[in-house]
Amino acid sequence: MKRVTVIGLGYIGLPTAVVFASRGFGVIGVDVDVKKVEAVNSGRCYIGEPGLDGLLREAVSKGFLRATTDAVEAVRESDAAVIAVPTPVRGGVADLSYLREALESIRRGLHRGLLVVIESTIPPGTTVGFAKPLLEESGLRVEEDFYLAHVPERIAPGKAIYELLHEPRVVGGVEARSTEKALELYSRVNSKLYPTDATTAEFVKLVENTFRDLNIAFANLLALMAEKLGIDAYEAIRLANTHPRVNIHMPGAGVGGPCLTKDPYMLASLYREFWGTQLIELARRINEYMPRHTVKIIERALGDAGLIVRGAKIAVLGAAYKGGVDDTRESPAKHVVKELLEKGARVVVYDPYTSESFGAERAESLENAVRDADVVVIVTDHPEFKALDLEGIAKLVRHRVVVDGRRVVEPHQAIKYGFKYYGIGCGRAFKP
Ligand code: SAJ
Repeated sequence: MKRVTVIGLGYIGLPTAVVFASRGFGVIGVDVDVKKVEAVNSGRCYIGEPGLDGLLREAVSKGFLRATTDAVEAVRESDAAVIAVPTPVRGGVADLSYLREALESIRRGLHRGLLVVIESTIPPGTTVGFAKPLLEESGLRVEEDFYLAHVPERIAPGKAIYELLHEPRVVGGVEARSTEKALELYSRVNSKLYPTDATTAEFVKLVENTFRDLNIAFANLLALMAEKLGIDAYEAIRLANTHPRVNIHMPGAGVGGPCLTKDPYMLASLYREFWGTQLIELARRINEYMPRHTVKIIERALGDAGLIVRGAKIAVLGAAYKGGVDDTRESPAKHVVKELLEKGARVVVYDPYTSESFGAERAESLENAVRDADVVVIVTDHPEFKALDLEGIAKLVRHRVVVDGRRVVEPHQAIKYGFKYYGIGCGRAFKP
């Protein structure tokens, strides 16, 4: 196998294409967006992923990577076609239209010996029940003429390159030969491969993210309880996690990103009987509620300072959905900002990774965001916010009030500099 086409040059597809190119494959990246294609061809990286920029430039300059909008031609020239297009969930149902488009292009370029891999997250049964018959409309037969597998992506934005090379991958072919072919391709970039069948691989991917979502929902529920009990949920979870068989995640201002917000719905749709769906959907509802809960804490904090939301200057630190990335898809910050704006606050957003501000004012610096603020709200756990200069901020704000949605500020530190500290899951009044 020498040439690989990667369809969809987003947060998953672009690092994937670059990593294959870095291992000596001739890679053709395909995207419908001409701007992305032009960027790749001029060696320019358009996503903020550590290490990607340099690898991409090198791959393009050495001739291992190029991009095009012509998927059919790219597939004709390739030994493998990897699909990394979005599969959004709308109304609880997976929208497979981008996947269909990619598969139709592949069908038109399909040739003997081609390996087709779907990396996009899909409902279990899609590879065998949807992709296989669609590709076989070409007249070629899977396992005899071409190969088909699901190798779910497992990239966490911010760690993409490392994870592609070092984190285990599940490799599920529709039959044994397809699994073998997919193992052959991925063994060139990663040594921890777990073979299975395509439907199990699809299921496993949804299980991983749903487990994480359920775990975080449990943590968030504990946070709401701790607030009522007058104790600190973070301390309680930390202590519970000292038990050798307990591993509870952390509560926070919400669960964002393109995966955890939708994958659980794909899994839930498989078993509508009785309580099957309830367990998963309730977890989603708890996590979807957290941005609103954050706003409630902000209202309480302002109320304690004799203020109301209308007219208050609120500095929101963080627009990205998680720390260390520029990705704002499904970010909890969006919901927090929108609700505060609707309630008449003057919201200023600062994020060192992205210029997104969800319709609020955007500050170019932390100083400008917090100057004259009535409350400082932390929504994203960026590393920069874990090292906030509270002493400096204390001198700039109008009221020393902090609402910590991610427990990035140490409460005692905040209090030391005269702040009143509020946070998700923080029922305890921290004293100086
Ligand atoms: N979050 C919490 N509490 C926690 C952990 C996370 O509130 O204890 C929040 C984050 O702030 C963020 C959201 O959850 O808003 C999701 O962040 P994440 O880091 O859990 O996940 P993603 O979406 O960046 O990446 C996940 C990863 N899955 C797992 O860690 C199980 C990644 O491996 C997947 O490849 C990716 O989803 C995907 O594409 O499915």
